[in-house]
Amino acid sequence: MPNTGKSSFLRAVSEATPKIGDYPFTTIYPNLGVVKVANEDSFVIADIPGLIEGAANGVGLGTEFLKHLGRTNLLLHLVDICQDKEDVYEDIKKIEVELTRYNKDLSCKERWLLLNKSDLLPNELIEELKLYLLSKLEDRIKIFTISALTGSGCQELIYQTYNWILEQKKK
Ligand SMILES: Nc1nc2c(ncn2[C@@H]2O[C@H](COP(=O)(O)OP(=O)(O)OP(=O)(O)O)[C@@H](O)[C@H]2O)c(=O)[nH]1
Ligand SMILES: [Mg+2]
Repeated sequence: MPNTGKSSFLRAVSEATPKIGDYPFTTIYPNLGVVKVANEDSFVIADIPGLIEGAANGVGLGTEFLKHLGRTNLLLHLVDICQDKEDVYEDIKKIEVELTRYNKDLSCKERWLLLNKSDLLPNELIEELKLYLLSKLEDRIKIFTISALTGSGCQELIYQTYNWILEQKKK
């Protein structure tokens, strides 16, 4: 979704300096960043422009953006939590629908939900939202709470991502 903090997240975890804006569609081309982890290891993260309803049919250059997702190993799906919990859920479902419509393989890819903008919501409400989402989402998806603005939760997420990449390499 546009304006959820994807470029802010890329800035928080890498040395990339993508444009950030308080309006949708700030990013119109993917941005890449190198995330440095322990032992001088690193991995690449891509900030893909926001998708909207109808993306799989080309709305808002959707197919252009969706095609980049096919080249990734893990999808980090950023969600703006500063809205009613029903709307957060709807936003998540909208993206799931577009992924499935575009390509079944994409919808089967490992995807983690990043509840972003945690600095704007009290912890109790975030916990409530998490439980609500877990009860609504069938497949017990992995959920992280982060703030791309303050960096809260970002380092932990990066370690988990790195570990996941290492696990995949072993397979
Ligand atoms: N308070 C707060 N604001 C945030 C956070 N992350 C992003 N923002 C703000 O949200 C707005 C959108 O941020 P971007 O990083 O440009 O969002 P984006 O998802 O890349 O947006 P598009 O490129 O338009 O799809 C900006 O005003 C950011 O400062 C966060 O964790 N907390
Ligand atoms: Mg952006």
